[in-house]
Amino acid sequence: MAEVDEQNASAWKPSACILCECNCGIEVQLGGDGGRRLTKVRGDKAHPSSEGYACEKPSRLDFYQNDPERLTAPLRKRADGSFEQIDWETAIREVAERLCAIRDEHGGESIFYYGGGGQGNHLPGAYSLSLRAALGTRYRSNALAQEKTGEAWVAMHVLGRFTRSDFEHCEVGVFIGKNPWFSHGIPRARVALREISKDPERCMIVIDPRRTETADLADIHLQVKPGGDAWLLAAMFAVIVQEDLLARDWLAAHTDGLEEVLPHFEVLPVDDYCARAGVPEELVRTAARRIASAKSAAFFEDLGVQMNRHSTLVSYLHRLLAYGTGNYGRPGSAYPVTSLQPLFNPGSIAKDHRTPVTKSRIIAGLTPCNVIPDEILTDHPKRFRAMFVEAANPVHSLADSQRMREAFEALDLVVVVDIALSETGRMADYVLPVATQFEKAEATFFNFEFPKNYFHLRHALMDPPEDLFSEAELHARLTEAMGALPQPAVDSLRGAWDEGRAAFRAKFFELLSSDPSFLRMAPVALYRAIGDKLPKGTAEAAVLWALAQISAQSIPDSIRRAGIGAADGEDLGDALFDAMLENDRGFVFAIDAWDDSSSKIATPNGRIQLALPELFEELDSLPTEQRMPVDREFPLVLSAGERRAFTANTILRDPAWRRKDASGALRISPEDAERIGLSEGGRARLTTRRGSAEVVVEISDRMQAGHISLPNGTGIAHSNAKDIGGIAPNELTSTEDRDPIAGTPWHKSTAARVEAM
Ligand SMILES: Nc1nc2c(c(=O)[nH]1)N[C@H]1C(S)=C(S)[C@@H](COP(=O)(O)OP(=O)(O)OC[C@H]3O[C@@H](n4cnc5c(=O)[nH]c(N)nc54)[C@H](O)[C@@H]3O)O[C@H]1N2
Ligand SMILES: Nc1nc2c(c(=O)[nH]1)N[C@H]1C(S)=C(S)[C@@H](COP(=O)(O)OP(=O)(O)OC[C@H]3O[C@@H](n4cnc5c(=O)[nH]c(N)nc54)[C@H](O)[C@@H]3O)O[C@H]1N2
Ligand code: SF4
Ligand SMILES: [Mo]
Repeated sequence: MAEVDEQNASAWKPSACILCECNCGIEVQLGGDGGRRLTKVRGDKAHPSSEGYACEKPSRLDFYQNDPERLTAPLRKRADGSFEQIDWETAIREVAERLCAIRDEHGGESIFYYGGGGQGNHLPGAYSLSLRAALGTRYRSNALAQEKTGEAWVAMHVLGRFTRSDFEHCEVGVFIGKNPWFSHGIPRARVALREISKDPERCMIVIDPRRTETADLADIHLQVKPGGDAWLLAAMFAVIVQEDLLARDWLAAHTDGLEEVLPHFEVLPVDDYCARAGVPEELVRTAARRIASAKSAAFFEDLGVQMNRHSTLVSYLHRLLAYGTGNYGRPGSAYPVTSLQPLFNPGSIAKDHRTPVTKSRIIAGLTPCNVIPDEILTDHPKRFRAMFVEAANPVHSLADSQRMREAFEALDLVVVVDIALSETGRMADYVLPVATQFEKAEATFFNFEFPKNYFHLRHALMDPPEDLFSEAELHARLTEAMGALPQPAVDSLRGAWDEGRAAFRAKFFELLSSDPSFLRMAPVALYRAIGDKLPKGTAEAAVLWALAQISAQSIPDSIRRAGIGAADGEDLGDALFDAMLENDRGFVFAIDAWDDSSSKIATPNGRIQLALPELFEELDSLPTEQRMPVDREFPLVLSAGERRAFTANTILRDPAWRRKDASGALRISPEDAERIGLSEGGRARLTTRRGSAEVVVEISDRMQAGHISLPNGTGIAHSNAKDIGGIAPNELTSTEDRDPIAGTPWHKSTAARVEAM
């Protein structure tokens, strides 16, 4: 018996890495006390997308699972600001009562929901739908509204949906403010990068002010001045227009609006724009010509431009470059993503939905993160009065932590659901601890591949410690305590499940047709009805049953092509749900065809809309604008939040996990270091308009003069944090530095100064 247990303990168990959106399949060996330690981790060869690939980070996942500061009981704040532990019954009752009291007095729209998932866990967001329905909330946000909403807004206008690009087959790969060597974001990133790099027929173009590790592999590195991308990309598209390199036939067949766009580029002074961007004109022309002459080009824009000046305009210019050269819908170019659960809801663009106080544009249902404090710190009757935060750390991750703390303090109630006492948790009235991502079933909807797309439901590797449970259970208990969970519906579904799937489906759709609002209570109702009837370690998959049914209706052909639901008379939704449960190493849930791409353009007339007049004014104002406003007091450009080998947002809190760069050093060019009088490993004072911090200096010839850079996810409170464990970057950023359209932050170009100490 003991032998069997030992064998079992050392067996490799499948799971996924939770540290970036790739969610590479991993295999884990459990050991230590009670088999609760992740003693060995390796890439899972059987994972259909990552195929055994893993970077250096997941070997450190035990720092996540076994952080000594993990929370084990609910916390309630005392009047003096300290926390006391309370039992679950009290916690659920008080949180439910206080949320309902705010709803009844000020309306559900005064309760703001933030988060719902991070890099590895999107099921809490799915279950929160029921809690939000019970409370009647209207406003919510998450990290996407501080990076991707500008791009989403452009994508929805131009193509009606979000696209990604095929870097596996592209002839030319273009990375704009993206360093996949460290940040990944495409499957098996380092393999894919090396393949482009070593093939003389292919070409990699990197647009980044730093000579990144990705730039080392590039054929063309456009080493733009920080914040200069709008001028650079406008110049690149102008070269294509002026040198007559447009894909004219393809444009005529698939797009509208070219004639509205062209006048903005026909006489654009390419030389002047290149000078402003700080890139040699000949190199810009070479890059533009290379893209235009390629059979296919893939583009990836990320935080270097999305958290920067003119970010929405840059997202648009990126599309003009891609589509202007015909790079949509053919292998190696951009493709429409078939999602189980789209990250961005296309319908939301059509309505001009605004926030209650600042009237900021809500894109894809998400309130811009930078305006959240302004929606709270006011006496406006429609201000947010309470916040429910789940699986996110906005006090650390959003612009201007000081102001964020002030806003949290002004709220009547803050509830935080987390595994640890985060910076946000410290501001809460109640902190509700949950099972880790290895103690429950989890999954993400970061499924972006094409033509085969993947989904991976990870099973729990172990039970949670006594007294802890998942968000699914938490939302069920909260909605029950509010009297919002329809118990008769749950009972009837439970009974129907035992009769078989056909009876269950019939019951579910009967409930739905007699009360359409049941759909929003369905997540917790399904969890209560069937969670404990699903295979061990998959209870949280219950909500996926509904998602599988919806997908079977919205993307049946894609699912069938993946070989799901082939058996006679089998219900496609149930077949998909079973495939989710059975394939604990991930599986192909959809197969699409490049040839169908044009039919998937989701604009009203089914054609790509090249003209986006709302951006023309900003585009045309570039000639008279300063790249960075001159400021003698703050002469340097700080990129606050660079991805490095050992950074992972704030998912891992114990700084001991970082094998390198323990101090989260400020990177600075040799020229600037010499001028200021800084030495390698020495201390310096870094100051922005918003704050000041002591930093450790790393002199790096990868940095250009005038540009300095701090990592993201550092400066976390932890008992293992000694001396300088890095700076929390948002102590230095401000909420006003934001994009005029999407409200996304300008973290990558924060005006700063550095002084020797
Ligand atoms: N190791 C690690 N990987 C991660 C994460 C992590 O925390 N750590 N986080 C994940 C998440 S949440 C995300 S969103 C992605 C983000 O992935 P990336 O966007 O690739 O990450 P960053 O390093 O923040 O920024 C990318 C590049 O932008 C450059 N940059 C700075 N200023 C400018 C500029 O003005 N113009 C241009 N063109 N570039 C500029 C920086 O030099 C940097 O190399 O990474 C994911 N992967
Ligand atoms: N200045 C600056 N700021 C940035 C960035 C930058 O580059 N510069 N990058 C931004 C980007 S791109 C992103 S995506 C955000 C990320 O910022 P956030 O979206 O706030 O996410 P994380 O930092 O990953 O915080 C995740 C939280 O979830 C908790 N957690 C872990 N597992 C579980 C679980 O199973 N359940 C629950 N309930 N909680 C869990 C962790 O303890 C942690 O507190 O940061 C952003 N902030
Ligand atoms: S690429 Fe991302 S998901 Fe894959 S192992 Fe590295 S951090 Fe984890
Ligand atoms: Mo992100």
